[in-house]
Amino acid sequence: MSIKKSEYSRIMTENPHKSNEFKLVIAGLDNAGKTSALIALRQKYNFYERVKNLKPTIKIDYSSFKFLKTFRINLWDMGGQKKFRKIYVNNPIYFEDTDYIYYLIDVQDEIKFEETVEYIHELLDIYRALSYSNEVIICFNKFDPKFRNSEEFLDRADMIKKVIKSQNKDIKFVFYNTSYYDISSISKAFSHSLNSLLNLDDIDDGLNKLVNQFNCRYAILYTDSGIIISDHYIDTMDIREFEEKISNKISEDLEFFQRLKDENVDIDDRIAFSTDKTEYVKKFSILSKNKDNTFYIGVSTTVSNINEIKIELEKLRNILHISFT
Ligand SMILES: Nc1nc2c(ncn2[C@@H]2O[C@H](COP(=O)(O)OP(=O)(O)OP(=O)(O)O)[C@@H](O)[C@H]2O)c(=O)[nH]1
Ligand SMILES: [Mg+2]
Repeated sequence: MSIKKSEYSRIMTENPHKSNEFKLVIAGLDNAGKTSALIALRQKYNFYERVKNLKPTIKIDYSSFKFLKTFRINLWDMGGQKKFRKIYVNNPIYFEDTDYIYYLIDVQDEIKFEETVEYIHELLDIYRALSYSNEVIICFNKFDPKFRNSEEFLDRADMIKKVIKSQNKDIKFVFYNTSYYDISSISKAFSHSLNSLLNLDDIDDGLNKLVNQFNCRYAILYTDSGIIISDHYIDTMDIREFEEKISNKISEDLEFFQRLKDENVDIDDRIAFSTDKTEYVKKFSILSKNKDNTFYIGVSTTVSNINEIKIELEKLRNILHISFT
């Protein structure tokens, strides 16, 4: 997923805002879980990469993905070993034109708390000098599901939060507890920036409400190329489960609709029943800037909810219209 040199220099020189390009920086100490989080996210966005035997990132890993024909998101995964941190801190140019900075803290590694607070302060000084004005997104990472209610972990996170906030009153922060073992915690944190950059807050809210109101196992908005725009789940799910239950279902549905299209059959939804759940997917065509964008919303719920869900999905169609035109 690394980018070629030519691509790299293009990213470095182009003005991101003119071209609908966005830059997300992911920083934190070595071993904080930055590359793992990005792999989880990549899987979600379907630029597929197997979880490999992870090695520490050498300097910076650049990756990039296209989003609906118009946008490009560039991810800068800043290898966190001390020797690399020194290089970035002495060359603030790395951080120029950042749209959002994510800072990951390994909440399990108590020994490094002082060091991580020191590093974030160095980065915040740089961002101050660059007049960065968006929120700084801090993830207490490796906050695995088994620690979710652990007072010890919650206290730790709270303590660091207080230290950072009290010493940087001029900066807006948002905090997330994230873990590789709960893919939705990572996607929630990353949606924070994507929703605001891509104007997706309303549709994201709509899906979230759907999940809560109808107790859906999932509600997912995705595109023709399988890119997930927004997703909400009632339970936690790790990458393997996500692959089994969600990725496969999305591929299957996309294939189904492609076959219909090839055969000129005019059907825009699909329903599948099994003993304990009903899966429903609806296709939407939205004309935006003279381009026809196709979206899908898939939900999993109980059969008794389906009629009401269909009505709610029609409302979401309007929101999609507004968001993308
Ligand atoms: N328990 C737990 N372990 C994790 C989580 N995320 C990553 N890890 C593990 O933490 C180790 C380091 O992960 P990386 O993603 O390589 O860390 P990094 O921040 O990219 O490290 P550098 O590239 O050196 O800066 C790996 O062994 C991962 O399996 C998590 O959410 N929970
Ligand atoms: Mg790494």
